[in-house]
Amino acid sequence: MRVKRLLLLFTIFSLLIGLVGCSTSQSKKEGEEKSKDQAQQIVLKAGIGSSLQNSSHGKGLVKFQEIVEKESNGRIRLQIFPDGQLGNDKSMMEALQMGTLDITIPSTAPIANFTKSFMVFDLPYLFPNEEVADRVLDGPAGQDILKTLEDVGMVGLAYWENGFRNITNSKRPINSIDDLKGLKIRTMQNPIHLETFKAWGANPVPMPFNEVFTALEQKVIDGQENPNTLIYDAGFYEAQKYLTLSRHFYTPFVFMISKKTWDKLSPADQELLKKAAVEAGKYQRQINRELSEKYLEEMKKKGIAVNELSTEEKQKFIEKSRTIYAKFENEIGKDRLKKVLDEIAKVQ
Ligand code: KDG
Repeated sequence: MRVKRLLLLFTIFSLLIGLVGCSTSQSKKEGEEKSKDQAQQIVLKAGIGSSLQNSSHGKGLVKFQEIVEKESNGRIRLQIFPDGQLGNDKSMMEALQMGTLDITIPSTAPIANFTKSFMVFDLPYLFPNEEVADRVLDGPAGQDILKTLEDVGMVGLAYWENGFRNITNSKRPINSIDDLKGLKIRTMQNPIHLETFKAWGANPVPMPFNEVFTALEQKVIDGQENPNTLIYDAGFYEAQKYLTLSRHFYTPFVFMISKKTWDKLSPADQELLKKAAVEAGKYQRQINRELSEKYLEEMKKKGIAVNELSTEEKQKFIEKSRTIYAKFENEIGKDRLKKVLDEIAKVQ
């Protein structure tokens, strides 16, 4: 009887051991699986200078986030830092070079602080409209220039749209080039933008985006120039009386990722991010154009006086701009400038 009881106890005990063994190896396996997944879980930090609520910039980035998280079944996640929380275009690009930030989407103009190759897109009155801009940027000329970012520690994935820039100021409506005389106009930190406003008789003041609102409010500057979407999103219209639809520069945004981050990704993940940036870019351009009209009406209702330049007066701006093309053709590169101008002529 005692032997039987011992045998039974031994059987139960070994069964229990076996069960515990299985479940621990199962949970260990699950744990390993989980940590392998987590190990493969990729979290990308993305910083921009605009808001998520109102700017097409932010809405586009949320669209990118949705596509990436869906296409990777949640394995690749995005942490978004809007409203210049992580700095301005220039400082966020520096962070990409150091690998402390993964993604940012600056305007082309500040990129001139890292490489001259995008400066061709900062020339005044270069593109006649958005459609031509899309075709040239997404075409061979634009894509060749996008590749040059790899020389300075960043990888360009797509062009998004900031848009045609207009002038606001607190002093007087700008109906002629003479009305710009002596006005302190904030420009982006870009030599072409600076020299262009000088050529138009203004007193340009280069400044990072996240310092503009305070400078307008405190009347350190009289005005600034940006697309309608950013004039509205950043609230510049609240500190300005006049908005002139000059459309003097077309500014692309450049969706870029740190080369340090990029080189760690598998080719499949690189392809996934590239496709998502292009797809979200198409969406972003579309809503940017819709919001540009919508916000213009909003700002009119809020009291800013809007005027168009007459064709004759616009022609004077364009004529004065020609000196800028000559002044910067060597810095831009005569071949690159010719290639872009030929593309524009071809796709019109
Ligand atoms: O978020 C906006 C900034 O990225 C900046 O590029 C906007 O056009 C801009 C400017 O005037 O600085």
